[in-house]
Amino acid sequence: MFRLNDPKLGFCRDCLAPRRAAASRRCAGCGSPRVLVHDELYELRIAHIDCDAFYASIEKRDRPELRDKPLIVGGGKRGVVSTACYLARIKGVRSAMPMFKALELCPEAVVVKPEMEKYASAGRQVRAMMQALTPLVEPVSIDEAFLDLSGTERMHGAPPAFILARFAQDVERELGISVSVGLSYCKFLAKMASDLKKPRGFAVIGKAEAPAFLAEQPVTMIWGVGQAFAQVLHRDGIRTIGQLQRMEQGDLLRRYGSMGNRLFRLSRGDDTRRVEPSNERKSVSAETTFDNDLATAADLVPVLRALSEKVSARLKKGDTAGQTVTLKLKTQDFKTRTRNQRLPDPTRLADRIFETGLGLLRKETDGTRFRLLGIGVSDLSDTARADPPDLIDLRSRKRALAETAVDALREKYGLRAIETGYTFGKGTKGRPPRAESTDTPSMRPPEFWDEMDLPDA
Ligand code: TTP
Ligand code: MG
Ligand code: MG
Repeated sequence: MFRLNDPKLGFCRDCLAPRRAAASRRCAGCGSPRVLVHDELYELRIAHIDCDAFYASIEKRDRPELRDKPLIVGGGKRGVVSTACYLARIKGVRSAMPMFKALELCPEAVVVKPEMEKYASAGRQVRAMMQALTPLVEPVSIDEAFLDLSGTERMHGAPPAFILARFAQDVERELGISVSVGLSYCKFLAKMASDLKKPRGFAVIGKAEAPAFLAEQPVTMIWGVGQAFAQVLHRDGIRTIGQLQRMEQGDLLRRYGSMGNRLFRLSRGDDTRRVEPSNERKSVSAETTFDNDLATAADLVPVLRALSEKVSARLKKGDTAGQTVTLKLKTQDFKTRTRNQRLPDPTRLADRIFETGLGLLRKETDGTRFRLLGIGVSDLSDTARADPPDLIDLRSRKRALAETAVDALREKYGLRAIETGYTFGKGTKGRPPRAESTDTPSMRPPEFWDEMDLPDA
């Protein structure tokens, strides 16, 4: 057990023994350079954990002959890098880079095609191990999550920092891959920290150093500041978070509306978002990554229709309904757009989901090329209040009845027995429309909505 009142006493991330920071910075017991000491080490409780070179690490684990070789996972029809191991990254290979360019930079690399099921299963194993540390685990994507370790000290008999270091060791031993940990007092900084010392990293950002740390960072590090918004800021001469720190709240609000508020708060390290565990289902969604980027409504609408039907089928199966429809798009350059609309009543009908999604999609088809389309519903409830018979809107009532009839037929004869006008005969280009094809290789494992909305103060 640790003497928690002594912040000068850290521990060795390899032998886990308590250690003071020695002048040599090496552990006096095992010689490891990985000694962790920080003034706030035992006060911080919010962590972000992200697996290192996730797909590539899994491939190396399963094929030890690849261990010391530069490895690129990717290819397939899109011809881009999914990820590269750290050896290949030294040569400049990065995620989303065209494969030909990656091979120019690193001709000696071994290229492996992604095997999503394997990665999804490893992702679930990591998550299960996280959930053994705290119930407050909020998954962000297949290989990362936030953890709130508040109140777990008594159970673990050690403070969060120590538990996290032991967790990293456990993952290496049990799953054969490595993770990096960011520890801080809020999600924003924990997420930044996990990226600072990759791979096998453990970075701590305390309250005292947060403003100075942030001051050095580019504005693009702020959640919600994508390329487009960064350009607006750049035009105004703002490049670093430090510049934002020196601006008045009123000025930021006037210039950038509600986003100004977010800039003001996050630039100062003021992030009050809670870690939201997702063990209860909060949304039902379906999404697909295209083999080729799509831009036109003609190409995107059939995909939207098929995905809406898939979501609807899942809602019906789970006997739930949702009141907010969310459209998700990922642009060619990996920027995510999510658009929501709240309905007057919860629904589980494909038609309503589709039509709401369509309204949202119309506003986004402006020539932008998209690599991913998703549709989902949230605000889930049971079906008691869902799709109330609407005496005025006879048309929609008829359609609801028709959909129920179609569902019954599908149930009996299989999902593809009935095709709607939207999906019929489509599905060569953007492909996904097969409702049962969730796990085809062109699709990623079901990801979590990567929406990170910051409540305005
Ligand atoms: P990341 O966590 O972003 O990257 P990583 O785990 O490969 O490397 P790092 O050590 O920097 O965290 O993404 C997790 C997985 O998601 C990654 O292994 C492959 C996949 N992915 C893609 O397929 N395309 C992409 O553009 C990115 C960024 C990730
Ligand atoms: Mg990762
Ligand atoms: Mg990640």
